[in-house]
Amino acid sequence: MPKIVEISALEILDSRGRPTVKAYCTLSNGVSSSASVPSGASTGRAEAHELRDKNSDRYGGLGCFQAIQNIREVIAPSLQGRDLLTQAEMDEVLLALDGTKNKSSLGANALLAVSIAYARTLAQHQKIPLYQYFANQVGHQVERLPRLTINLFSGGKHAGAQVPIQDILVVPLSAPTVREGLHHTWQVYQSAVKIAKEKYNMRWLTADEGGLAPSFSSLQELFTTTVDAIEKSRYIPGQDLAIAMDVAASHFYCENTYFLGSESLTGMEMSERLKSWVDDYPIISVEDGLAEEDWEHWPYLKSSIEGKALVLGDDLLCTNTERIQKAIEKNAANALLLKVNQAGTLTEAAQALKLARSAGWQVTISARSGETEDDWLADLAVGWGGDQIKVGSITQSERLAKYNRLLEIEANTGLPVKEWH
Ligand code: 2PG
Ligand code: MG
Repeated sequence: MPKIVEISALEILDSRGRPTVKAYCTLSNGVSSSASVPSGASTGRAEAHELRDKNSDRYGGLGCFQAIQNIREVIAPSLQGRDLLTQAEMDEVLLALDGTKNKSSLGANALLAVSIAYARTLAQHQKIPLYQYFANQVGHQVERLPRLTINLFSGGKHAGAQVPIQDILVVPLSAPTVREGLHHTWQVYQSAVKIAKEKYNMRWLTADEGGLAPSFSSLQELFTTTVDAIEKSRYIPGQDLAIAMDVAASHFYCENTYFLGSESLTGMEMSERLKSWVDDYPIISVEDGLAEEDWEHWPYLKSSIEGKALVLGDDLLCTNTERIQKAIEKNAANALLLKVNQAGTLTEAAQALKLARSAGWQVTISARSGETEDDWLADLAVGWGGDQIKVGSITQSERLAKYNRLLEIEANTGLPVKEWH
């Protein structure tokens, strides 16, 4: 039986050029692997704590030396020389070493990097693909691949807030495979590039996740342009490709008011507005339609749009079992956006997944706006049976690393993509 002989870490840079954490794990039989962690820009308040150095002389305070040091000097010494642990045991050790509820002592970025590096090392040791390791972790039988939800236009915190809504994504519904879904989306993306140039005189510049960010004069224009791009690619909106949106409403909400462009809306009015968009456009998923603390209006929003669109909680839930439980009890959502770095370890994120599933919810497994070239998210989305995967646009290598890994898994398994119900 091999032992854990080395845990180490390195500060690397993410897709925004900001520091992040990469961890390495080596076993006594020579098996060795690594993983790096992403970072959000539009973060929920209940997310696990991402430890930053706060030294303004380095990367404006965003350095990760302290998190790296925590891996090298606190985590590594307590793991090196130990027999192999299960994933749950490993994450338990990490949580005990940190000792806080929100991982503010060692940093969720330190914990998660080690948690995933260890998962990858064990998968390699067991000679199984990483998605199978993740599937075994949660007892999931892998029979289908997740549906793609691909970023087309961005606003909000991902694109300098030229429109308040953060992300408009397309969902290639009629494509039975990842390969075809990517191609359909590429065609729509090219149509959108053309429209952005002709109508908005926009050079081909992209937002944080690779989407386009023309200066739409209204939100209505954002939706009609999306529909236009689908039609210009000779696809039927709502049938071939539908729309998913991340409103990220927490970020334009203050004192019970939604500041939607030039308008100030109450929670009720915002819910009505979302309902009218779902009625008017082929929208099948609404993420964070309301603010993370506006618990009062979420049940109303849910009852207004369910059946037509998913009521998906990101900032609302923060991949946190307590918040998911509250949302189940309040009947506030019916889908979880799962981001493992909101939780801090794989085991806690798996508990969030289980809880959401127990309530009959759908799950979208999501990347962050700040990503690295690491591709473990694709394996996670497949292994944990995600209904959707959300990775960003089909530009930029940190996004394509995940799509390319999905293509590889598809080629190796021949599994079909989940159908939309
Ligand atoms: C989101 C994510 C991904 P961020 O809000 O869903 O798009 O963004 O990583 O900035 O939180
Ligand atoms: Mg979101």
